[in-house]
Amino acid sequence: MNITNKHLDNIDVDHFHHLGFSTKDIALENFKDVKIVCVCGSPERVKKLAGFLNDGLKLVKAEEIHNLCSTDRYVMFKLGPILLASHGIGAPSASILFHEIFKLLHYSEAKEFVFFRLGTCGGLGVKPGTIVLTKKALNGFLQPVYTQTVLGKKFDYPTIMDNTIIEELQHLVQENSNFDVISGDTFCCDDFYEAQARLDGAFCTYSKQDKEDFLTMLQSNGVKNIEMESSVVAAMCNRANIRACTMCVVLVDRLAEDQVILTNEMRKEIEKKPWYLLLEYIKRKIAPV
Ligand code: R2B
Ligand code: URA
Repeated sequence: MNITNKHLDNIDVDHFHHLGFSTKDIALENFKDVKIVCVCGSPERVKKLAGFLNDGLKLVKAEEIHNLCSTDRYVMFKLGPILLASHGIGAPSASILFHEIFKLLHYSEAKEFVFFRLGTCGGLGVKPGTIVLTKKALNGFLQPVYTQTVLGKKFDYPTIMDNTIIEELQHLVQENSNFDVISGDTFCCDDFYEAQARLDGAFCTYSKQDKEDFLTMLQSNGVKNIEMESSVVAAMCNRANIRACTMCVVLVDRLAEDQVILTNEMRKEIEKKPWYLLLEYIKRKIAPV
């Protein structure tokens, strides 16, 4: 990891406002062993994922799994070398979490960790339940950049994701036919409704035909899925020199539907699919079980 902000050297105690603790409140050395960081949108899903990974890897006693955050903005759990956290919905929320996690791991001198976002998405001609690994995250103009406005200037950061993790995961998939996994480009939006070409938001400025033409154009440009955080994951991890992977499970094929129509049971089942793939990856990478 390469955190380059020199101003950090002048801060005695860094207060992680959204995590709800400071560098004085926690033992930084406890984070030095982190090898996998895994983030998901929903706090409840992160908590369940922590329990699921611990059941599979037997890293800590169940009663030792507790939320390290003292605000209700995010949750964070640590299971041996695995750090899990929730990032909320969209790039602004995710980017705040990533700043604070990167600083935490920088101060802790954690090295060589891999970063995963496990999430949900809409598919383009891809059936629900399929996991999509993002090769490039594309913005609303189909460019592989994440744009930030800083001090009145526009900065574009590249959003091409690390290919080595995709290859490692695809290798795993070849060994295990239970996984339904593809890779491709991801259309990353700042909105769930109009920006994702849905007709069912409170507002809509285009026709059904416009929507269909746009989604078909995305598909013919190699876009496999649509979600809301892959670009900031890719951009910030590239800047920090962290290997990262976004794996999102398809909830709805957007060429067929706008609405996500799943029973609670079906949604929970589908949302768990990337968990099994991550567990297999971790088993091979870090846990000699
Ligand atoms: C997928 O699902 C969320 C929106 O419902 C958003 O966080 C995303 O990327
Ligand atoms: N998340 C999104 O951002 N879009 C979808 O269609 C489904 C989940």
